[in-house]
Amino acid sequence: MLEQVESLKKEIQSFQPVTSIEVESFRLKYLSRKGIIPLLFDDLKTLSPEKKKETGKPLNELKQLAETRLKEWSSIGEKSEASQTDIDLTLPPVPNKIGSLHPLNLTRYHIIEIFERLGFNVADGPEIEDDWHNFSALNFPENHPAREMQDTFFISKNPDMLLRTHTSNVQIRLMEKQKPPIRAIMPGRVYRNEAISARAHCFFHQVEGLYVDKNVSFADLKQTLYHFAKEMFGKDTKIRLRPSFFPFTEPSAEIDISCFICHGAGCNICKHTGWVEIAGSGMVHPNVLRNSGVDPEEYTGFAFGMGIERVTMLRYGIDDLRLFSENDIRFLKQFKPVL
Ligand code: 2NM
Repeated sequence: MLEQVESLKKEIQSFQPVTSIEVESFRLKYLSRKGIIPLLFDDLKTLSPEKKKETGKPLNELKQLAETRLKEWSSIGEKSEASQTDIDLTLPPVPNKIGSLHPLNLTRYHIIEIFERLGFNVADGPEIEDDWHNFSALNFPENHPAREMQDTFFISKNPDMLLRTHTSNVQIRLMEKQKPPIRAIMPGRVYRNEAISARAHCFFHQVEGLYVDKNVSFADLKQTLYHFAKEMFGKDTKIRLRPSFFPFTEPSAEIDISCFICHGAGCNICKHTGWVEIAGSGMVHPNVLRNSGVDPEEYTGFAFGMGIERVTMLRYGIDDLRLFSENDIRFLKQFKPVL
């Protein structure tokens, strides 16, 4: 046994590990519970007392030698792991998992880009709003159905407060604090008390726009939205205006674009009419200007509003509103990655 200890000592002294794997196999071979040295200690117990005395000391020294050497190698593999053989540099890299932009954000960014180039600023305001900024200032009569509980979420502690039903509240706040000229768009989330289905949700997103200055006319409205339609849906896009009604605009018009899917031939998107509704618009009602501290004798303005979900569904052929808020990764990852 003494000879064995002697030869192991030489073996251990001459061992020169290069990688952390070699260090670990050294530990397993000599020092682990089933390693050579612990097994020799087991053998030691079976020897006669004299032999025990003779072998015990060198064996202890051998164990200490092995432990000291192991400690010396503790940093092996830390510094230059990549250059060691325990990493296969020929393996293909694990691809980075990159998130993608939400389709509603892609549409919002594109809308903002188009209007910024026309000199519109981006404004925002509170989603929890008082009755004045959401309804009264916008010329909603006291008995308007939108003011009913079935249509609007009111804050139960304070019935004067509600979740805004459109982003027009921001336009009122903007006119209150800023003298015309005002040229701004307001993207944001709005809330309506509706049952959730493929076509309706209790919250959705809007972009509204406002342009107030001296001599702003309906022709400005029409050209601005025509320009937007061409930028958003392609340069051959035509627009059509249909008379409409909103409490906050007079006159009011619904804006349709020529169907960019079938170009008038007839398809499901345009329900075989060749036209797709895209926005509401109108000249800001004099009452609304007056309510916000703008003199309607001096200034006029146009405003418009469109649903970001609606534009996004048209752009990408999405047929169910609920997809936007379910956060199903299989849906989301189909859109442009964040780079
Ligand atoms: C729309 C349609 C038409 C609108 C009007 C105003 C304000 F505050 F200036 F009166 N803000 N937004 C407006 C006009 C919104 O959304 C379909």
